[in-house]
Amino acid sequence: MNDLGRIEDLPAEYVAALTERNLVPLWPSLRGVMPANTPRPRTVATHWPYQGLRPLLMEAGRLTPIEKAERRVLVLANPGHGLEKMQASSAMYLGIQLLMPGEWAPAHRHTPNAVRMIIEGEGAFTTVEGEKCPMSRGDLILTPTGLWHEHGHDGTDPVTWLDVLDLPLVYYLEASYHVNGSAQPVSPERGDELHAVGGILPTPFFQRSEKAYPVLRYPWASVRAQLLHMAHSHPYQESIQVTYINPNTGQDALNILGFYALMLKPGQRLTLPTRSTAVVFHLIEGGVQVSQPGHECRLDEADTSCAPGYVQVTLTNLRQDQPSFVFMADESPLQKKLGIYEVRS
Ligand code: 1HN
Repeated sequence: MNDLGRIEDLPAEYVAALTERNLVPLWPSLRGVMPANTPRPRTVATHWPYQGLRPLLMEAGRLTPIEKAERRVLVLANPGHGLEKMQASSAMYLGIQLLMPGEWAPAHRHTPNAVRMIIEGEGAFTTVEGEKCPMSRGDLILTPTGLWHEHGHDGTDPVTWLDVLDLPLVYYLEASYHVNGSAQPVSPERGDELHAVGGILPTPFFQRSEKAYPVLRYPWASVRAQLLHMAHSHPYQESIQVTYINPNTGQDALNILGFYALMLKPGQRLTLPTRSTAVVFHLIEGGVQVSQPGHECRLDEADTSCAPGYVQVTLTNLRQDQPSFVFMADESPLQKKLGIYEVRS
């Protein structure tokens, strides 16, 4: 690979003449924007242990009333991007949100897509476009782009969840904004009930949903049971994983980010394919070692970590007698649409 000319190699008057006309020579920066063979992600492997952040989140509950926060969230920021950027990877934002009993996080809608993975507490709910979605540990709730959503809490203990948004990408596209609304009337229709059984769809003359996002809530009890069935019926299948999809299209549940649940059998060590997308790991149940070049971490329940794209990640179930369950998010729907998705192993 030949060395390209540097900016210092050019006469200062020439560079000044370019600058004055809003012009830049490409060659000094060409290798930077397009390195040889593999990108150099800013995203660095990062681990956010839940037990370390939980007391600080509860303190936020005491320090800042919900009215002053709208959404009371501690953002899981990737130091490789700079904490102030509030991004976990190039396209993914992560935060842990707290709602105290009786609190209400008012209705709004926005261009970024969001999902919530419920961590702890009972009695809270998210209402999305009039559909009231109960929140229980491990449930995945979608708030796709443009849909009204608000959170309420009728229970007695704090409720927390992991928010995953494509905010960094939508912000980068200069397309991020929100609209405030008022409390939504709740309709009795529940997409998760209409689509409770895989392989069948409500038929059009009956009540086939014309909604773009017919399922907004994926109950953990069903996903967990499905993973256990898969492990039982396919004992030689190495990776026991499901993708959260939109049942009307069979495609990913949201347009930009992908969501998955993975079961690791007792003691299982699983090397994931090396792919072009960053990945977020969040432990729903068990104990898992996450190994990647130069970084090891142990995920305990409700811990979150991330890996940049183009690195090999190995997950090891630290429990010898029980499965562990990992929720994952990545940028593959976006990368596939753009034609830049790669698997390298
Ligand atoms: C948002 O609307 C929520 O609705 C959570 O709970 C986190 C982070 C950035 C922008 C909007 C929510 C968010 C957010």
